[in-house]
Amino acid sequence: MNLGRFWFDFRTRRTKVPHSREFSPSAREVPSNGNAVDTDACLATCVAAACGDGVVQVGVEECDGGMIANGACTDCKAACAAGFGDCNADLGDGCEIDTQTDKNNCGMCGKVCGPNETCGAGACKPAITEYGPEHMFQGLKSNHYITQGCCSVGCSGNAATDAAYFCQRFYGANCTPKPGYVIGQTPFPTYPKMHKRDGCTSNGLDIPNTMCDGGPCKIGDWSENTSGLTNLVCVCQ
Ligand SMILES: [Ca+2]
Ligand SMILES: [Ca+2]
Repeated sequence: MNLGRFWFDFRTRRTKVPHSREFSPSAREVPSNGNAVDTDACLATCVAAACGDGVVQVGVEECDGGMIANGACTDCKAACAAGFGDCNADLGDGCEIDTQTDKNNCGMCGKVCGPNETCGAGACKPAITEYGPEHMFQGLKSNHYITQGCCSVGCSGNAATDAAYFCQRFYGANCTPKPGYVIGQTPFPTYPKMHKRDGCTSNGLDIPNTMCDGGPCKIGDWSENTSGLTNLVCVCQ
């Protein structure tokens, strides 16, 4: 005779509690209050925590369903999409950092680029710097790069080729000229002028840490009016 939670045994004429396995209600029969606290009305054992129950089991699951911004929750493990990071260890705002461009988390959380660097494609690199149109070398300021005759590259007088040569040789291989340079004359004979060394003149001072034709590039204020590029701006990155 089944009286619900108790059994009446006719042979012993006594009421007994059924075997604990038979008595234990299944998880489906007991409502959960959605937490894992043993001390409230619903013991943690009322419902076995599981991946898929929509509740994040602390210390076991990173997530359980739901959306993760710039990421995904799979098998209760969180993963950020490529190029993003959960750098504040808070999935509430998902993978909040674009590690491709964030200079404090460049390529990965916590990787800080230097003060003169930017973050691009997940790597730190020197910040873009512009030089010109006034160029200062050896204490002389000039806005004139001689390109007349064989002071031009290959003696060809091609402004674009000359401008590219100037930026690479005076500032570095990662430097390119900005559009806007024009051919002009020195404003007066002793105006400082720059040149690629050799080809047209040996006048002027060597510029340290530069390499033009056969040696350092040069700048000088000897007395001569020349033709060359002005308004020359180099963009370096
Ligand atoms: Ca869960
Ligand atoms: Ca986050």
